[in-house]
Amino acid sequence: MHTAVNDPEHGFCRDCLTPQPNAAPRCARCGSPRLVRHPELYRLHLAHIDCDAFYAAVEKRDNPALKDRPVIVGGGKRGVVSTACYIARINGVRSAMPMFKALEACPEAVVIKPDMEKYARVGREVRAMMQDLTPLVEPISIDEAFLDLAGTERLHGMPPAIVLARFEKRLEREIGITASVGLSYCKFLAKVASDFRKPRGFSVIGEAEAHDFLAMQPVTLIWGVGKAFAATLERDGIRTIGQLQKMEQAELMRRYGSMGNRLYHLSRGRDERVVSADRDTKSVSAETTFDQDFGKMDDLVPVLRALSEKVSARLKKAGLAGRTVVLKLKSNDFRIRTRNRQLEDPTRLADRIFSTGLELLRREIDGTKYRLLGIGVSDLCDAGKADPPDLVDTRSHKRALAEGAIDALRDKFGRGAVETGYTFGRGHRGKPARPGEDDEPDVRHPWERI
Ligand code: TTP
Ligand code: MG
Ligand code: MG
Repeated sequence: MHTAVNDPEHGFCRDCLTPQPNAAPRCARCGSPRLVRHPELYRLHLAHIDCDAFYAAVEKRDNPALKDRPVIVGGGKRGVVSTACYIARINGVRSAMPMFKALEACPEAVVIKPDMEKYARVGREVRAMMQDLTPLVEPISIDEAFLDLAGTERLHGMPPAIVLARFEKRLEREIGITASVGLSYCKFLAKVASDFRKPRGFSVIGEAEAHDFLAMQPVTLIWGVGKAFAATLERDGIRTIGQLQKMEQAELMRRYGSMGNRLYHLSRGRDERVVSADRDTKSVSAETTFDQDFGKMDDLVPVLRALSEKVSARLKKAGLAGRTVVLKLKSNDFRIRTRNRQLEDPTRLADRIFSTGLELLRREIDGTKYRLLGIGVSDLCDAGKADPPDLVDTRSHKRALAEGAIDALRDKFGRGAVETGYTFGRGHRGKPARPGEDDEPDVRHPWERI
């Protein structure tokens, strides 16, 4: 079947997977126009796959009446769009947009509340399907992963490019959603490629074209260049990656530190990061974005407490504990601060997570106003090793026992049944939103995995 392998001009049909020995615009076998051709097509093996309009696609799958309608998934306390299907996007609806704006842009949209459990389940199915292609799958979020298919050609009897196209077909047939594939020689460009022609895209960026392709792109294409950093670069007169390509490494590093080093390499299409299959959860965390910005302990502490309890509940559910407590803050200018503290023993207790988080938080009260607060634990281990009875501080053991009792009550009567002094009543005063069930985790961040 694969006579075309190694012939640089050849491609294949994404619908029937047949090699295309000539340059015709349609498949010689099935007539489909969905052909992929690229001189490096059969040499490249690093892929990034990202599902299209993931939450919305799952909802459409489960309710065929929505198929041709604009669908927005979102809502909850913060009232923002989680995602919108591509029909709604034509009307300008975007992720993270306030719901009222989205409905102004697309009044006929059907709005659906997120069902995180369902999306997590589908996400796991997608991941399992990816793992059929190669053991080297590195999940990035609920709907995307990097895959390295090097050395899998013998196993599959076809080159990675065709394996990936077959995967897309299988995803559509068996799970009922679509994805876009980016194929390249490095992670950076594989991710760029998967984003290139969504939905149902299949884009290839080869080594030979990387430099010229990147030259025309805006700096924001580079990983880690967010709005704030792009503004810094803009102030320095740098807008395109092409401009970075002309700058010396030392100069970039002098100006922007370690980020300068990254800019230097990525602008030239150099990215040595390998795909690392890590199926284990790296951290368990919870975070919330406020309706307004807060800078005082009084406002932040109850939120920290509620989030610590959420993290603790998740750890307990998963039978995990963590040794490092991580505090995350996002200031009102969108800068992210993370602070860590390693504990002597791993914990899964809300109380310990909270008190450690509190110490970290105190140091960040410097007049900065925050729009987001998160707390989590990393360095995970089995819960069996957690919170040994403390010979010196018997109180902590008592606390552990008390927490066990509170958990049991909550299991029985629901989360609202027991409130601690820190969180009690805050939700009703319209102060910081108490992270409740509708506080959707930022699933795009590897921080949040459970
Ligand atoms: P994305 O992959 O970024 O977006 P998407 O799959 O909806 O759309 P596409 O990839 O085709 O551009 O995110 C995956 C899911 O994560 C998304 O379906 C909903 C959720 N999400 C949020 O909850 N908030 C956000 O701001 C974003 C971007 C995504
Ligand atoms: Mg997606
Ligand atoms: Mg994604």
